[in-house]
Amino acid sequence: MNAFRRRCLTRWLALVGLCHVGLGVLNWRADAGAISSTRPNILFVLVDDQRADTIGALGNRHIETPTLDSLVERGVAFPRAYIMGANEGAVCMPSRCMIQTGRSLFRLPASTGMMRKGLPAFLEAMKGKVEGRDWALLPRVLKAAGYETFHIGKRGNECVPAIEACDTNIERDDPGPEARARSSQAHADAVIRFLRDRKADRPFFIYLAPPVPHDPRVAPKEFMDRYDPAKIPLPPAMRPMHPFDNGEMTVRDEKLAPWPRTPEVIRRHLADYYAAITCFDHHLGRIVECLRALGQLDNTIIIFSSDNGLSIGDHGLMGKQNLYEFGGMHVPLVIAGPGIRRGRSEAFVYLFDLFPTICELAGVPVPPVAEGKSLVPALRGRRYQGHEVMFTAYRDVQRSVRDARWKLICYPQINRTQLFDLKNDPHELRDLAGEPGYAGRVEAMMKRLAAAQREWGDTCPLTVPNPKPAAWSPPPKEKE
Ligand SMILES: [Ca+2]
Repeated sequence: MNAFRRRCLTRWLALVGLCHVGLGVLNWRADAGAISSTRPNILFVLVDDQRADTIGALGNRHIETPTLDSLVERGVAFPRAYIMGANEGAVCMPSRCMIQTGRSLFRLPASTGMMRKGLPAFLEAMKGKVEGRDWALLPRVLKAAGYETFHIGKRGNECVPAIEACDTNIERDDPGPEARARSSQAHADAVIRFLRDRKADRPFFIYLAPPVPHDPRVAPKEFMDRYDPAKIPLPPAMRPMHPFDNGEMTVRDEKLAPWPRTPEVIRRHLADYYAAITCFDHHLGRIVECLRALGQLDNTIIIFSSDNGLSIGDHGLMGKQNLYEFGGMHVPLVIAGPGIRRGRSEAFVYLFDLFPTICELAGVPVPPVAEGKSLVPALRGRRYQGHEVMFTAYRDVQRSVRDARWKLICYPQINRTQLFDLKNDPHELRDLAGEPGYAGRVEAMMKRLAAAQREWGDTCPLTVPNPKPAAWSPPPKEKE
């Protein structure tokens, strides 16, 4: 090889080397970009006691929810989202534990009493693996994947180990009417402060869990003034009394209004409830604007839901300790953000499906212990079936199963069954169980209920040998 050729070869090798270095840098940059684009920010908003039918854009013409409406416009709404149920009157507690652990009701990793104790007790109790797997808590999984985790909300009736596992955990207790009225604003202020002050060198997971619109339902005057009780129509299923003893007639929520329930009282409750929802919606809007101003909105997935529903007069009930469609277990669910199409999914989903959903959106492997079905196909506009039927449970006193048309509710302690045709009777006004021609349908639905119990590990009998009397009358008025 002559000197000229050797020089050319050397230059060529040097050039190739440089290219490799250059490409290497480019590759590294592309990888870094890919990491940030596959790990979006996540804002998970879980409100307290908000019914499924309280979003303007989803059909409620009497409530103002402009921020939630814009999420519905941008994202996917799930009008058939539920929690599986509760084994105690404080429905929030098992609901939040199912979300944070990805476990169904009868397979929660510990008694809810233990989940109240906090992270160290949880970790200690969880040392024994179950089914050969480690238990998981959503913030711990995301934190391990590089997320900065932030919680603000209540501590009472919350999955305490999960909130304690967050990098920042702000537990608020807003006692008294004035602090209560400012609660939504205070929660939003803290989130906005966090967003503005953080270094933004890693994605964030915010768990925003304000104690609204849970009672006492108060909001600043400007929001209360927007709802005139006299103009709020009575819900179609509003009744003065529940027709029989459902096994939980005098729990605290039921005592929020006297018996018999009157139109005036229910309208007042609804006005306060709507005002609290509109107030929080306003402050959620401030958080969305902050994300936009920081240039983060396009890389933030927003999930909005509620830990349970509420009755507010439907069927003569006030609380969430029942299985009617607009009672305790049916919740709103909207998800919007990058890569999420606009639309609606009629699939049956449980809120513990959010665990694998959030993992998949974050590009994090789903811990095998999580039971839910990721909603991501529905979010991407792909075919998604969800759960075949929706099974819900409340203590050992109520069980229910529904499909796209039929719903059966069973009250084992009084051997009573209700059957509703939800397609023609969405508010469950006409119980078909005792009507001629429906015995076969009741029997078929009872079989589906028993099958769902087997699938989810529920051993509650559906009938008892010595049923209690079904008749019920309200307790005497307590002396003031
Ligand atoms: Ca709740």
